[in-house]
Amino acid sequence: MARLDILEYPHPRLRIKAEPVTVFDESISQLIDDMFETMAEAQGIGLAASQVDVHQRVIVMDISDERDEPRIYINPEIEVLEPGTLPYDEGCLSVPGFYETVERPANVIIRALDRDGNAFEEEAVGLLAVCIQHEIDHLEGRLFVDYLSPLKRDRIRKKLKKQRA
Ligand code: GNR
Ligand code: NI
Repeated sequence: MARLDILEYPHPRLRIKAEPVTVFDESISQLIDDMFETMAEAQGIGLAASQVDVHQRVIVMDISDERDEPRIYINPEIEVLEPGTLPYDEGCLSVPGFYETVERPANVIIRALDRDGNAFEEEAVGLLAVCIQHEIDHLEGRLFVDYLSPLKRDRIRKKLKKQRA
């Protein structure tokens, strides 16, 4: 297992669109294990491969309080079930220390592949619905700050730059 470096906003590689996984071999399995280790260390509830500079459509997640319910989504798709939205204070390991309210569809169906390439689907509400949409955005090269006003986004960018200097 290895802990991977997490790219931070406004790193240009966070904007790369990830490619679907086509081969389910030991290297994908290793990537998934490393992503779980990286997410746990950073105390995140989700991580997209894009954040660790691997541009394949792989997401790991654990939204449980006990951190004992690992979830894996490969080549995920969502279908919005209800018109309603859920405002949620989102954070991101690639935008460390900033939390802002984002509104997203509250109820979705997730269709994805597991670690072995087997298809599954599940219905998501609440934090699971929020998190899967946040992670799929990463795979598309989108970040939660893209939903904020240009002014707020620029403030965050400048503060992060200052913190790193
Ligand atoms: O750890 C995370 N917490 C979080 C809180 C609210 C909405 C989304 C998230 S995902 C984030 C980890 C992360 O950056 N995943 O891409
Ligand atoms: Ni994120």
